[in-house]
Amino acid sequence: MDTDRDTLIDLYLRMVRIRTFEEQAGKLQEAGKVPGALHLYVGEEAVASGVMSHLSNEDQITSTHRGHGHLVAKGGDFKKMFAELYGRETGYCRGKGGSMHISDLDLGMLGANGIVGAGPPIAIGAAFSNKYRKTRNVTCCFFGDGASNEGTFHEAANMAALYRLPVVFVCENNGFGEFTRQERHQAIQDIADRASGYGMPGVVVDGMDVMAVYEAAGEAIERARRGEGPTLLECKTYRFFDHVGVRGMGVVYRDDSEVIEWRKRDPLVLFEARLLEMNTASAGELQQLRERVLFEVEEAIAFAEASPFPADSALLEDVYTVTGG
Ligand SMILES: Cc1ncc(C[n+]2csc(CCOP(=O)(O)OP(=O)(O)O)c2C)c(N)n1
Repeated sequence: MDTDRDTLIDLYLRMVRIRTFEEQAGKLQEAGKVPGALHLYVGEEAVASGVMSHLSNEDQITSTHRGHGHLVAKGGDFKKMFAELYGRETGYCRGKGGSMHISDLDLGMLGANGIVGAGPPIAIGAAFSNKYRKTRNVTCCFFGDGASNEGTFHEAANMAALYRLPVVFVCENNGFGEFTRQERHQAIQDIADRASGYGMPGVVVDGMDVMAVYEAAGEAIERARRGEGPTLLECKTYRFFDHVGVRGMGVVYRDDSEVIEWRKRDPLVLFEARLLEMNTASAGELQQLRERVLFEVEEAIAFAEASPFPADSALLEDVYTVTGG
C-alpha cells in the first residue's frame, strides 16, 4: 500500500501522543499524585493508532478499562484527561469518574469501561443506529483476549454478523487476561478463528507493526462502510507495563526476559526506524515532534494540578438513578 507522508507522520504522532501520555501518567501514579487504578497502554500504541487513523468524529469507538490510548488516538483532550485522572472539576467527568469512565461523545468515543466485555453490546447498538439511519459511519469495538471469552462478545458478534452491522471488532490480544496467560484461559491460539463461527471474516495482524494494523483496519473499516458487515480483527500485541500501573501489585506471572524480548519489537522504535529508512522524516524532525508532545503533556499536567476539586455540593450532580414504578 502506498501511504502518503502526512498519513505516516500522523500515525507516528498518534503513537507518540499515547506513549508520552501513558509514561507521564504512570510516573504520576507512582509518585502518589494520581489516585485510582490506571491500566496503561504502553506497548500497544500501534493498535489504537492504526485503527483510529481511518476514523472521523462521526465514527464511534467503544473502549475498555485500558482506555487512555483509545481516546488519545481519537483526539482526546490531554487537559481534560489529566484533570480527570487527578479527580479535578475540569476533568472529562468533572473529576468524579476517573480513568475508567472517560468518554467524549463529540469525538464518537462512547466510553472507557471498567466492566470487561461491556463494549461489544454498546458497539453494536451504535452500529445498528448507523445502519438504520443510513449513515456510512462505522463503529470500532476494542476489547482484550480476556473479554473475548465473555458472553457479551459472543452475543454481539452473532447479532452483528446476522444484521451485517457496520462494526469492526478489534481484539487487542496482549497475551494475558490480568495475570492469566492466554493458553490458560482459552484453547485456541488465534481469537480470529472465532469469527467464522458467526459468519464474518477473521483477520490476524501483527499489532506491533502500525502499518500492518493500518492496512488491515482500513480494509475492515471500508468493508463495513460498504455495508458488507463486520470483521473480527485480532491484533497480536503486548503490554510493557504491568496489568495495573507501571510495576503492578507484585504478582509474578511473567519473566522480565519475556518483557525484554517483546521490547525489541517496540512499535514506536520499529516505526521510527522505518520512517528514517524511507526518508519520510529526519531524526531531528521526529525528535521535534516528540518534544512538542511532551510539552503539551506537561502543560496538561500543570493545568490539572492547578484545577480545583469538585465542590461537595456537586456530589450528587450527574448521578442517575432508576426509580421503581
Ligand atoms: C466482568 C468483569 N470481570 C472481571 C473483571 C476484572 N478484570 C479487570 S481487567 C481483567 C482482565 C481483562 O483482560 P483483557 O480483556 O485481555 O484485557 P487486558 O487487561 O489484557 O487489556 C479482569 C478479569 C472485570 N473488571 N469485569
